[in-house]
Amino acid sequence: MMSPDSPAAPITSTLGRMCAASTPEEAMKELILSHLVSTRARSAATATTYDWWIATSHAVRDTIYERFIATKATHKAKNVRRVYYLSLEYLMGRLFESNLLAAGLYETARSALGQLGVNFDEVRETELDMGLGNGGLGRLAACFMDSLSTMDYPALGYGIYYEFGLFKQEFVNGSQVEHPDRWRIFGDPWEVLRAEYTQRVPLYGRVENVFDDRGNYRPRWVDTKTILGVPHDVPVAGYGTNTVNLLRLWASKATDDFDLAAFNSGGYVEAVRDKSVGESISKVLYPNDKTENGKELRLVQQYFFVACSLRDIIRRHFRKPDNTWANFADKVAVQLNDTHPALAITELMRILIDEENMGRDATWEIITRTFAYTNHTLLPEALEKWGVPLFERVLPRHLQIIYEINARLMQAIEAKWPGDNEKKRVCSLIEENGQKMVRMANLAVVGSHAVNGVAELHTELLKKHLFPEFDALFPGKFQNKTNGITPRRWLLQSNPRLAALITRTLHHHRWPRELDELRGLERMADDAAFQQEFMAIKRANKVDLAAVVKAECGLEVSPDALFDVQIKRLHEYKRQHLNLLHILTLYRRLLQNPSLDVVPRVFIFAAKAAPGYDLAKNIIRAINLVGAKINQDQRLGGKLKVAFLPNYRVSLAEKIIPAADLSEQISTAGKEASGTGNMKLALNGALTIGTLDGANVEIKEEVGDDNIFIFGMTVDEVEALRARGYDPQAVYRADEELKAVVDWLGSDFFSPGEHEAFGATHHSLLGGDPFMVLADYRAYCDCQARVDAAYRDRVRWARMAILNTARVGKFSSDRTIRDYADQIWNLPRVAVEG
Ligand code: B1N
Repeated sequence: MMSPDSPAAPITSTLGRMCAASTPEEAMKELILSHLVSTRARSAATATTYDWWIATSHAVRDTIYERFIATKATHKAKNVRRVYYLSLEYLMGRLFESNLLAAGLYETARSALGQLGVNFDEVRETELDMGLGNGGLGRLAACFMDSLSTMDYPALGYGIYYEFGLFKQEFVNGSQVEHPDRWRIFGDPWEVLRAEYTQRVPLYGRVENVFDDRGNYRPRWVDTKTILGVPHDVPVAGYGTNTVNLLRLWASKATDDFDLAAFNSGGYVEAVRDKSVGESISKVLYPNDKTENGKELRLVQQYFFVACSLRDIIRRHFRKPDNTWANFADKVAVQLNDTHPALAITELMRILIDEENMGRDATWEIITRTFAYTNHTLLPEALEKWGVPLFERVLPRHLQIIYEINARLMQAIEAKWPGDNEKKRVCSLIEENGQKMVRMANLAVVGSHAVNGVAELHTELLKKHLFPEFDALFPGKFQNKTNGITPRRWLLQSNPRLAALITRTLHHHRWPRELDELRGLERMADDAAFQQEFMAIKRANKVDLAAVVKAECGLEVSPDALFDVQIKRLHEYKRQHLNLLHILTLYRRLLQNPSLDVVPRVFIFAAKAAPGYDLAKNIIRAINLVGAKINQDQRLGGKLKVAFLPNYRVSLAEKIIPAADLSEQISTAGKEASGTGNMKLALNGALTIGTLDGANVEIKEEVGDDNIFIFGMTVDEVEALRARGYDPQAVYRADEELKAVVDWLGSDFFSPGEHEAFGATHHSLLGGDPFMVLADYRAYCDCQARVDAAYRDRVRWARMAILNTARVGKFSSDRTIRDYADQIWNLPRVAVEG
């Protein structure tokens, strides 16, 4: 069997040279020990786990940096076309293990540390997650960076260097409590500060009209405040290749010339204190997943990010003497990760018109050839809008540019639909009902040459419901790019047991780079010995997770129970409360009949709620308190357990996913754009119980109807019920069991002495039930009974689980990125020689 180290490119580094004199382990030991001295001022005798983590990271970093230098030289020599991925979020997780794997040094480092008497797993657990994102959107950006490097695409990811990532979560009496996430407290061994590429960003001020030397009337943005953007580079190494691309994150700093008046009048301390305004821009990630709040700081963050990134892109382009504006769009493709960076469209227009004196048509041509936009949600509350007065105060010149773009758009609509004011109203970049608002999605659609949804169903709904007029106005602009996940992190790294079995069975190690190769496992689905191995691995992973549950929740769970997993942001549309109603149903049935033969289950949840999202927090509390009651109820004989693991994050997902039997993907049809946890769980042999929503539809197509549990209303049925008029109370009254569990939830049984503890959840269900939980309840419970039956048949379950792993190769982010590169970016791959 080949080790995970073998497919990597040859080691050309310091380590490689040292290897000539000894074995790789010996060379690695020397390198780690030398970094222990040079970076931590420690000897092996005094080093803490944390010192070992830093020193080992630096040892690996050496080879990655050398590959980066080679990548950069190749890209520069070839004046390559490159994609710039603009995202306000990157959920990178830990980098230690993934970089070891990408460098081909995983086994080497593991045994080197072992020989030094250091526990590798403890070192790995020392690293804090780089949690600069909320959920799926941010993790997608991280998977994309991995695939871009692994497939040799020239790419640069831009983002914000938040000082505080997504908050840490703790439960106090079942309620979520947030704490700041100081992810850099121990330093970040991967990053390089590039202070020499600091950018100056203007903000606020006003627009002045001046005549230039040719007597032309020109607007100028003046009296602005200036803040600085300082780039921090994190290398992203491809797996099994030499390409290393960069993630470049901007930290905001105040300029030294801030408030000179106060400074000169002796107010030195006051002047320095005022600088904290400039520093605060990149302080903290907004913790809202899909709830927009129109806050000034968020708009300032977005513009700061976009202004730094565009200036950097332009600087890099013109570094090459033969590059001009005429070939800008030949060399630069910019992908907008949702509308959060859509101000880039107006900023590039401002630069071209105001600073480069370019004509309108030439400007618009460059813009629409450069930008493409990914939409990630149809939920109306997530569609970004900025009040015109706020926008004008922060970005006065950009507002004028938006009006200009809008005038051009209105002409195009008039040409296509003469006299149709309704079309103009819905397409306008400015919403006029009530307070005037800038519609960022409309701006992103108009300024891009391609707009994509993130799953087939989502893209269809995007065209049909959100942008039908734009789809007619710009035929072919809307495309689908179904999301994907990197198999390196989500199988090779997180599930080493299963990865080794796959490599052994397929007799090769190509699958982490060519996930369709997993189809080769299909022929083993009915092989008794293979089934046993596959299920033994699942059980071993469950034993490991049981230890985490014990440590985090103080709860004993049996690895022989069915591990039923719902892990994702807490949101009403994701319907964790539907899962809760099912738990209550089983609990009630067992109390009524203690000898009832149910499959023992451990319900595992992990989810953060946005700090201001009261209903989501109430659902967390309900699950925790119902769980506490169930977990201590001796009458159940341990048949049901509920574990809500606190502080969901990438590194925790890596522990839960390999141990899952059942994957809960139960959003109301039409609401989850894609989902990516669904893909990670299926890849690791969990069976999906889900609605026909997002990428579940495509997972079903791949694994086959017999290997997935689909229930509930379809999008058409949801729409029809909504049109007919949905009455949750009628559903509640008609189903005795449903009525009983909803009443139970509304009682104070689970919160003794506290009245209406779950009032928010209870009222949401009975007073409107916007996500039709009650309408899908019976179908869900029936489907869960089918799950039970399948789980009892161990051979059948093993076959289904194996076929899930074997058939989800489509959901590699390598496939997704190849589709973006071919169909949106027109981006060639560039091999980097070692
Ligand atoms: O993006 C993921 C999808 O797989 C999920 O289905 C989708 O819900 C998620 C505003 C968002 N959509 N919109 C957001 C995040 C932060 C924010 O401030 C919106 N996240 C998604 C990847 O495509």
